[in-house]
Amino acid sequence: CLVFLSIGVHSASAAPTVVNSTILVKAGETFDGKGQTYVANPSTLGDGSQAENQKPIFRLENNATLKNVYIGAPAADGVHVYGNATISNVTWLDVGEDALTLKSSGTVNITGGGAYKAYDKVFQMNASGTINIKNFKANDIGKLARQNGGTSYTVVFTLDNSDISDVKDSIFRTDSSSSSAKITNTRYHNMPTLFKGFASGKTSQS
Ligand code: ADA
Ligand code: CA
Ligand code: CA
Ligand code: CA
Repeated sequence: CLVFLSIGVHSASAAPTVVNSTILVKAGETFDGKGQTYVANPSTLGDGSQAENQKPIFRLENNATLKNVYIGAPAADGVHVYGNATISNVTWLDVGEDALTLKSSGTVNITGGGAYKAYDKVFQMNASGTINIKNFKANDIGKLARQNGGTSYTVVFTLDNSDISDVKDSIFRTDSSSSSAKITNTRYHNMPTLFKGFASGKTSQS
């Protein structure tokens, strides 16, 4: 008779880590999830619905890095970024209220990973800055990135070498005449339009 033992450290599909209070990644530091899946405790962070004012699972201070993380459901308000950040191989399996918010000005470089099942927005820009999205996949989303509605500061959006599909609204949306967006080398299908709200000459696609 053979007995198979399941030993946690060798498990290919560990149970998600339930996050009860926001994980802080301090200025200049790196949080490496090593492929682990994180979910919100819905009673402390939020249920991942479209209700505003949910808390993030991760809060990144200036120049922090978040990498090799899966965010499962419920995802609450995802990731909040204060200043510059590097987001590498982070996959939102089922985006909550939104996936990532820029809360104070900076440049966010998102490379690899993906975002799925976003009822509305994936990336939310609530401060001026730049969001560079590269080698990314998104499917079943409302918008890939949105500058906070009614704001006039400048956001630079770029998307490169990515695969975006089943979009309800647009890839990039702004209400600011000074914001700009550039899409390069990207496959997209099933979406009404790439850009919404940009002034003429402020978008390009190649
Ligand atoms: C909506 C809302 C904003 C802000 C934003 C967010 O756009 O109108 O006030 O809460 O969502 O950051 O999720
Ligand atoms: Ca919102
Ligand atoms: Ca969702
Ligand atoms: Ca939000």
